Order: sequence, then structure tokens, then C-alpha cells
Amino acid sequence: MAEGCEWPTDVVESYRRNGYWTGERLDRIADAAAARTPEKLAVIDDHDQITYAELLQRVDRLAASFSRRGLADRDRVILQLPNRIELITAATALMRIGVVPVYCLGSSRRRELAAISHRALAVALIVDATSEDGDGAQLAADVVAEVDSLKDVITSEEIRSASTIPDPVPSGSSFQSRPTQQIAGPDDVAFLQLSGGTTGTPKLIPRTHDDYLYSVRRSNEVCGLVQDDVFLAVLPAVHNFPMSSPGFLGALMAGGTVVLTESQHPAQVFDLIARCGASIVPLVPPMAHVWANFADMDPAAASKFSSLRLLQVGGAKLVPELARRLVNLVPGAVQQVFGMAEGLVCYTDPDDDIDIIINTQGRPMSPADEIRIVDHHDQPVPEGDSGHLLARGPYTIRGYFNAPDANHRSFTDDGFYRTGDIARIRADGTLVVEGRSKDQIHRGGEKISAEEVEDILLAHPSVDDVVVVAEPDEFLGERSVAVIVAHNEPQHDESALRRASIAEYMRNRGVDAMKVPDRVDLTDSFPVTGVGKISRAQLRTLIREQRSTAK
Ligand code: J2J
Repeated sequence: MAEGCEWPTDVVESYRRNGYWTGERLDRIADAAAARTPEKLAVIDDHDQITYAELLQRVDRLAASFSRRGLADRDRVILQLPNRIELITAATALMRIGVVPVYCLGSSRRRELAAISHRALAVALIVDATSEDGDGAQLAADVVAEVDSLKDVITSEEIRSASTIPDPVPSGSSFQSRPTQQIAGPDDVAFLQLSGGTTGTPKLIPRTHDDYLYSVRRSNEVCGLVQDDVFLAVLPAVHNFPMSSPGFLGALMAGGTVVLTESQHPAQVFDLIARCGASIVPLVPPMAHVWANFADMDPAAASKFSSLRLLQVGGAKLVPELARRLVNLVPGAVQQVFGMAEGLVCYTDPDDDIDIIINTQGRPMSPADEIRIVDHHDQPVPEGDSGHLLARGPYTIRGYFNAPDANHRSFTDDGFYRTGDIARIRADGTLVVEGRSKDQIHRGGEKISAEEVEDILLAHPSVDDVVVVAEPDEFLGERSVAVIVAHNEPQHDESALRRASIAEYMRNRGVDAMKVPDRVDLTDSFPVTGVGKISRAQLRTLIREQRSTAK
């Protein structure tokens, strides 16, 4: 199933020989802890809590129920669930029967879910029917109507009852008694994750059991995870960062406790940290900023953080000033994490020199990570200079799923992933991310593809041309600006291009609300170079430069 994205055979052998790939399955990640401490709390969410023994029991029941529903090995299933126990049980149960979950953001709407379903040739959708953003069941029905491969919709309620109500068939007699069923091996794709994206259509990241388990295991070693750790996911747990660096999976592997919350309000989250004794919390910089501001006003904040031993910040650039404030708030606990769902993860160590914690994004976590910093022609830059960051290694993918064209652009011939980040390596071996060459907006905790938003707006009847760029924002980190050349008919009504009208236009087309430009600027024309035609990417760069010098 991993056509076009496999590691070469000799590389596979060396990863196995060196013990990076162990031939285990991701859906067995909690088994060791369940055998050791069956009565220990494994997962707590805003509504419920379960022990390790219950986790395994729920996974078994759900796996049997998915099998009865007709799901089978290598099927792809869209999984759009919030930070609740069902997210973990459903994903694990799908993998148990060889089904490949495709993790989707809760904010994704019809357009995104349909595009992802198409790309994955998904057979079913698992959605939250109790979502506040609208009716999940209706959303799923709309997507099913658009995508031929989709045959089934499963709601979070159904997941809940199938996992808690005892099996109508005696336990274990369903899927386990199908000896003929061939489940793909640990070197095959375990799940698909969404790429941050730079193109008009989503790219899917295939992660294998072997490579992902290594990423989690190595993260646990670097972060020193133990069974006393309490991991709190405030970020959506479908993101790679709270899932695997070391994430909720790391906590389950270590036999710790995972706390999932749907609340992002700092007052509630601060209380939750104190109540559950959270020891590790991953955050994105905009959220860390809100926390730092909130803590300034709450004299009890620092005491609520007394159990925290790792406050991880990653996903976007952490400016030194904020890093310093966080270090003052939780001394000895701040860790920068630079990672990507495609693979490579770098960590600072809380024991590092303060200069490293504040000014760098740490070191690649594995001795087998291969890093290259190159110029436009893929030639290495002089030591210490900044350039394009390329990465290869035992947990960095070799290609996107079902995307030969994207693979040609995103990977070198010898298998390095082009991260799209501009970085340099300091003399002490730490990495500093200086910027990026990819046309992405890092807004809040999410990544938005400029090209995707442009493609949507280009279809607007009042838009002749449009370029979407990022600009700095105090709270979001970056916000998106659509610079639009309006349709040039004299009677044209420009109110159609006010932000509110654009937002409605996008909503009606089933687009995730976070992709609505934060600002819409109208312009008469775009700059063109003497040569005439220029690429979209060049145009974006030109407009970014023009706008920053105009300030
Ligand atoms: C600057 N940019 C960063 C950082 C990610 C751990 C942590 C984060 C992610 C993640 C992840 C950054 N400073 N500290 O998957 O396991 C930007 C880069 C990178 C892109 C990847 C993990 N940390 N970035 O954020 O796939 O541009 O993964 O290439 O969502 O985020 O985004 P994503």
C-alpha cells in the first residue's frame, strides 16, 4: 500500500539491524503497561476516565464491531474526533484490524473532508455527532454524497456504545476468530496524517508502525518519560506534536496517564494542570503567549504549575522574548520542539544552557537523523550558514501517499525530504530555524497553504487575481492577508470583497473557517517583472517584500 513511498531495502535492513525498527505494532503500544499496571488510569477526558485494562477491553470490542461493520485490512477511514477517549480507542481499534485511520482536524469542513477522502480513497467517516461547530452527522452525509468510495458513517456516539456495551458476540469470537484475515505487517502504513500543506490539495503522510514507534520510543528516551508522568493534551491530539513528541502515545508507551481536554481557556487549563498533576504539556507559541499573559494576572499560576517538568513549545517560531517569559514562569521546564508530521523532530534539553533553550530549536533526536543545509541548487552551504533544510532518517517519510507529482517536488532523488524550512546549524550542533521557503501561513496552531486559499478565491466571480501572504500577528504568530485584484468592470460592487462577504463565500463552499483571510486588501494590479510572466511563488515573495518596505 505504501507504493512510491517505501524506504529502499538496504536502508530498511540497516534500520532493523540497528534496532530502530523493531517489528512491533502501533496498536499494541499500551499492552506492556496494561500487563504491568492494569488498574492504573490510562486516559482521562472531560467526561470519563479509563484504566489500562479498560482501554484494551474497549479497543477489543471496537475492533470487533468495526470488523462486523465490514471494515477490513488496508481500508482507509477518515477519523475526525475531538480530544476524547474515543479518539484513542477508535484509532487503536482500526489499526488492530489493519484499517488505516486518516486523522483530520475538527475544524475541517465539507471541502477538506471530501478532498482528503478522495485522496485516501476512504471507505468510511468517523465523526463527532455532538460537535458545537455544527452537525457532524450532516457534515458526514454531505461528504458521503460527494465521494463515491465512502460507504459508511460512524458517529462518536456509536463508538462510545460499541466500546462500552458488552459484545453481543462472546468476546474475542469475532475478528480474532478469522484466522484467514491477513493484516499488513509492521513495516506497512499504520495511519495517514495531514501535511501542513503548500499546495491546493491536501497531501497525506503515510507513517508505518515501525517508523512511528521508533519516533515515539526515541522521544520518550530524550524526554525521559516514566510511568509517573501525566501528559496533558490541550492541543488537538490529532496533531503530530501532541500525538508523538512524545505525545499521548509516548505516555501510553511509558505507562503514564494521558489527560485529554477540549477546553483551551487558560483559567480552566491551569486548574486542570494542578488537579491532574500534569507533568508534560505541549503548546504552540500563540497558546504559550496567552498563558504567559494570563499567568501575569494570576498570582497563583506559578503554584498551579508545580507538577510541570516539561512545558514543550513547538509548531512555529518561538520568539526569544516569549521563551524568556516562559522560562521565568516555569524555570527548568521549557523545551523547544521543532518537528514535522513528515518526520524529523528536534528537542532542546531543559538542562541546556539558557542561550540554547531561548535561541535554538534543539538537536535532531536520533543519531540516525541525516540533515543537510543546502542552497537553491541543492549544494551544501558553508558550515554555519543558513539554507534549505533537508532531512532523512528512520522516521522521516520517503514520499506522500498517492501523490507522485508532489513527491517529485518534495523529495530529493536520494530520499531527503525538503522541509521547506530555512535553518542553520550552530557550532554547538543545535539547529536554528530562520524562516521558511514554503508558502504557508503559521496561524495560531495551524498551517494554511497560501495556494489553497488562492485557488478558492480565484473562483470568486469578483476576483481577477489574488495572492495570499502571511504577516506578523501578536497573538496568532501570523495572520493571512489576501491581496486581491478585483474584477475590473466599472459597475462592479466591491462590497462583495469585504472580509465578511469572503467569509460567507468560503463557508458556503464548505471551507474550514480558519482559512478565511484575516484581512482583505484590494490592489489595482500586481507587480510584474521585466520578463513578463512570473511564478505564483515569485509573486508572493514580491508582494511580501513590497508590503514590508511600505511599512
Ligand atoms: C519553528 N518552526 C516550527 C519550531 C514546527 C513536534 C513539533 C511540531 C510539529 C509540527 C511536529 C517549529 N520553530 N519549533 O509534527 O512532532 C514548523 C516548520 C515545520 C512545520 C511542521 C512535532 N516546529 N515548525 O509543527 O507538520 O515549518 O508539525 O516544517 O504541523 O512547522 O508542521 P507540522
